[in-house]
Amino acid sequence: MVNTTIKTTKSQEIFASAQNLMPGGVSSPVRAFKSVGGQPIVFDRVKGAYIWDVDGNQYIDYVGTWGPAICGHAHPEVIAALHEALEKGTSFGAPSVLENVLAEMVIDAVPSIEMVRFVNSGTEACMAVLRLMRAFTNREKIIKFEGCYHGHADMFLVKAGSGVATLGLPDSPGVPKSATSNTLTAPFNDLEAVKALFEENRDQIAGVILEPVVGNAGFIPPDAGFLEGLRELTHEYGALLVFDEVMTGFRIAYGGAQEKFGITPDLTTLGKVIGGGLPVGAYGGRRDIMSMIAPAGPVYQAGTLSGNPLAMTAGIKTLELLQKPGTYEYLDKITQQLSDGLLQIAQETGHAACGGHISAMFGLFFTAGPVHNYEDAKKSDTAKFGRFHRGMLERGVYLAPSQFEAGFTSFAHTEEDINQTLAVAREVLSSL
Ligand code: HOZ
Repeated sequence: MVNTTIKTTKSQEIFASAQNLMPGGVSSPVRAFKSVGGQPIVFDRVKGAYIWDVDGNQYIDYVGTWGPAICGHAHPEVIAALHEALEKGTSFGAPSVLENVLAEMVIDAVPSIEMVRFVNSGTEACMAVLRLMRAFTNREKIIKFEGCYHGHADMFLVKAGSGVATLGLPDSPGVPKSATSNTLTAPFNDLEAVKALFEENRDQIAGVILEPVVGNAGFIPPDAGFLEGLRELTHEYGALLVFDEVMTGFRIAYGGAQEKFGITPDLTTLGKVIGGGLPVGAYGGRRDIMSMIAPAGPVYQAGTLSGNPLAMTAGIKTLELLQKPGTYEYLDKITQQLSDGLLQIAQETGHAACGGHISAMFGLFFTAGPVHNYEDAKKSDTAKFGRFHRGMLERGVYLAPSQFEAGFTSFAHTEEDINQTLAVAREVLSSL
């Protein structure tokens, strides 16, 4: 079972060539293994809970292409639906009934969404929603939380999570001060800080945007009362509440975090799962707000490939698969088994650790915790995480290459996969 002598010669060759072709050899920084050491493995194919690299090594995967693969990679029904759709063409740039179908599914599932606009990525969805927040309220300032990541648009690159946190970058060069001067930040789970910002900026704050369960600073759930408190504060100060559910949407419950916690925001952004592995994002919410989007209203936002028929098809089939009874119970069961097991093994092998899970999303920090916000998360022993990551990889388990990313399971993961992962984790943690 345990193989610590994997050969990755081809991966290394390909990645070495890639360095001369693409910045850092990658198409997105989080893939580059910068904070965990070593080199990324180069993928050849994916199926179910597994990935194979170009050298033929197989790994149990807990990244799931950063979230979309909740049905497991390349689910046969998604692939079959895509084959059929492919025959009809790859892009229409015009209305298709597939958009209606996915829109209805999203509207039925997500409590806050009465109308939806499809885009091509979570970044795009968050950019658009920010414009809409400002247009609807006629206010310019927003509140975001330290360690939350809402894509790479200028206005959000302030104390951001994900790759920004992983690489330890301060705010990015190239982002003009004018783009971020209206972005206010508060620590996650700190209602008093949010209230203070509202007081200091009366009638100027368009809204609050957050990952209701943080996944981009590692896995950080909301404290009891935090989401309720934000809902009350935004009502009190006439601002909008926006849930960025790019990660949590259709993952921690079919209706996302808003269903799970019973808090209805005004607007929601989605991505990842709703594209079933193809590039999709979406934003939606109250009909009166969404009606401001062009061409229904004056707020401009557009896209050549938006509502792409292949992406819609993969999304529709993925959501259909998620509707099967017992799906979320199963996801919760196996993810709890994984998360509890990792914490127990860390304790038994003498490592300070904390973490948890909600449905198919989990995290493990190498700090005693508790972790309520990004400052707490930064107390983690990231060097140890790097060694843990490398040890797991060498033994056939692929984890997100950063302490500041959540992990993801799928319903393709079996109890045997989880047990195997825990056996590997015991061996690695015992050796650290
Ligand atoms: N949003 C993904 C998880 N943090 C990362 C995707 C990327 O930046 O490549």
